[in-house]
Amino acid sequence: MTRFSSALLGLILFGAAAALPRAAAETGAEAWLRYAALDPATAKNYARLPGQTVLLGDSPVLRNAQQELVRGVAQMLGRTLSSASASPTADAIVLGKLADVHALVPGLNPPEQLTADAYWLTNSRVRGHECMVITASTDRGVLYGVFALLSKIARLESVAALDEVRHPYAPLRWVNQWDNLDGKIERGYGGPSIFFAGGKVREDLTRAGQYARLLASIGINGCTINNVNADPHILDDNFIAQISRIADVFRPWGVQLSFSVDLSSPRALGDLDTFDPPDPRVAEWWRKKVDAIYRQIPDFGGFVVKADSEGRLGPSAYGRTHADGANVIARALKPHGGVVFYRAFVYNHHLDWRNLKNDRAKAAYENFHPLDGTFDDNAIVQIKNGPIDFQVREPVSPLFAGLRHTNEAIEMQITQEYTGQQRQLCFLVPMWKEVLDFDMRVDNNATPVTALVAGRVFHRPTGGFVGVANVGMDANWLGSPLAMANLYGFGRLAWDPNLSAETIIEEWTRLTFGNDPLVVRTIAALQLDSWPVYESYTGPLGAGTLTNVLGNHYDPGPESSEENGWGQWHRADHDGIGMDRTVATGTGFIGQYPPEVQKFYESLAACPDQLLLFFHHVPYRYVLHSGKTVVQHIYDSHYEGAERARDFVSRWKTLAGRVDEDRYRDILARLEYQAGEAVVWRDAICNWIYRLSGIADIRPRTSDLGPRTSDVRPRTSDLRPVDRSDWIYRLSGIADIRPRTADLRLPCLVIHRKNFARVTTALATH
Ligand code: GCW
Repeated sequence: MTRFSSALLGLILFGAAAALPRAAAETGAEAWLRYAALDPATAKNYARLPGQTVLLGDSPVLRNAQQELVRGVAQMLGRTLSSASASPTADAIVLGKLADVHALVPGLNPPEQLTADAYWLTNSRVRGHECMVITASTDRGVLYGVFALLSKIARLESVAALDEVRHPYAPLRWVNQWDNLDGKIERGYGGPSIFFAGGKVREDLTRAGQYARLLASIGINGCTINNVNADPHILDDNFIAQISRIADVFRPWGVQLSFSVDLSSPRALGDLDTFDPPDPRVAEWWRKKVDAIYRQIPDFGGFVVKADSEGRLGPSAYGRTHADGANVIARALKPHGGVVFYRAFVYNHHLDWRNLKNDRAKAAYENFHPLDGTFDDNAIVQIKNGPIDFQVREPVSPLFAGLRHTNEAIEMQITQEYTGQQRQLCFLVPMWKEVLDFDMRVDNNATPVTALVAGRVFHRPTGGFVGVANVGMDANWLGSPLAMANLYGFGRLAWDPNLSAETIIEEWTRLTFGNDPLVVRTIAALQLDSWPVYESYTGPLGAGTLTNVLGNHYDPGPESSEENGWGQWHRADHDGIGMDRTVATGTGFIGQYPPEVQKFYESLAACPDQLLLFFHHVPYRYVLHSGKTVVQHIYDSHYEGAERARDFVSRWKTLAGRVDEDRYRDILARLEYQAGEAVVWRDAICNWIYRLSGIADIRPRTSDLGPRTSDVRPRTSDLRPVDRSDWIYRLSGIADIRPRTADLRLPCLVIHRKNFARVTTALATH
């Protein structure tokens, strides 16, 4: 940079800084609980907030609720709340369970009954003082009420005449962590485990306590701390003692601890020569184990079980059912009030791919539907949102409608295993909304998935929502500041699935980045656009994510889906693409849905474009509802997606100086990187589809994002000198040249073999 240009840049930066208040650097560790100071004029709107707190009752959760209130008000409004015991001596914020509030104000009754965890925010005269009352039927509900009040202040909502009852939609709102005892996290992208290191529970559990606070603030009431691919040694006596320390830091936040167990533990730990569920010795083994756990962790939540799945042992080893497996554990937990989540992610990963009737999507329903009604009441079947595995788009799992006499929970993936691994922006709430709102038409009635999983349709005793979170030791928890919207959004939807994606993202953005309207508008819009954009440059029309399913689940790798037993097939060949899952001619998967939904998907004419290739095999020139052919849609959506990803960068840049420097730069670098990755995806998929179909793109592509497919005519003017060691060459019918470094703004070329020599020569001549 010349002296002149750097001076000019300095002036520009100085100008920007002078015009806007300089935001302090932030690590993201506080997530949405920043409690940033309001400017004095805005803080005046809260001048009438009482200056005293009165805590009725005493417990770690209640004390935490009061401390949180004091902390939030101090940070946001610069006021120190005093505290009085038993009864207000001035205008006060009264906190306590309804029974205790009644002792002070006998006639104060909520407009509706407060079910477990629900809270009521209201105003009342108490012993002659104007008071705000935060009450609930449980301590945890009071804590949730405090977080709700503080969130309103942080988002500049009025709290003057509050009178609101808020109920959680379902009783179980849990996160799963896939942490291994050695500290690594399966599908974790935010650093190592906050719970374990080197085969032990960490000495310092500060982060675990902070995590529980974050979870509580969005109404999550349970956390499973270890990988569903569970190490049996988690049940060693000395390990349970260590885990009880994690429960100690969760408890004040009302978060119940649970862990995943291996069903073969009685044998794997060397205590018995069997783990056959109905064997009385096995039942006794689980009973003793569970009793020992509750002696050390009296509020233990229960277990999660992954069995007969991806190589893990399960009841099939003895010819038993999944209900046998779940119930032997459920019965041990029952006297203590614990539950077992038994995962429906059971499938054969050695399917014969040559057999066109085979279909992994059918597995969960085939395994669990026949067992409906045989699971105990404290067992819950935990079902992934789609029938395959957290792809960028899937239909909902038909099993949600297939269990009438069994508790169920929906499992959604917050960690972005197949959706960009937190290196790319992909806000998943709009996708989850589509799943939760989907009407299953059970018995020809309106039956949204959300009502099924909450147990409302078939009057089940329990049910709910599970999110695979996988936060780690990175300061900002998930490794990427914008990805935290997915954790926040999961919690908010588990509490109230009727919230819109727009409401959720506006809340999150205000809490995470402040209330500057441009910042809120820009970030919310970027987040809302991100899933459709990611989908458009990766997996088209429901064909799956088209990633490398045998490897990292991140790079493009459409060929890896085929010719193996994993069953993530798209059946693309020279004539067409898509899985025929119809009842008439295909695998019959569609037959697992209730009749009205079957009709909709079975008919090629009715099936929505976005899921076409999930349900049907069609020729490349098949015309979509949009009027485009399948193949042209694939070209267009990949180009448009890559362009929109590039636009994310310029949209973000409008926030320079309005977001603290550290997060601004971090996010900018990520979006620039993503723009490059989108080009890599675009070119890989467009080449693949051209090679298979032989049908060329009808549009001339003049975009400066780089040349494309068959008509590449490398012009030396397109090429810049590069250090060749920084490029990856792949030769498999095509040459795919891509930069390995994060600086992906260089042109990326994907070139047919016949042009390859010319390009390498061109590169070499620079
Ligand atoms: O999709 C697969 C993931 C595995 C995971 C498994 C599961 C924990 O690639 O990493 O294992 O799903 O959900 O059990």
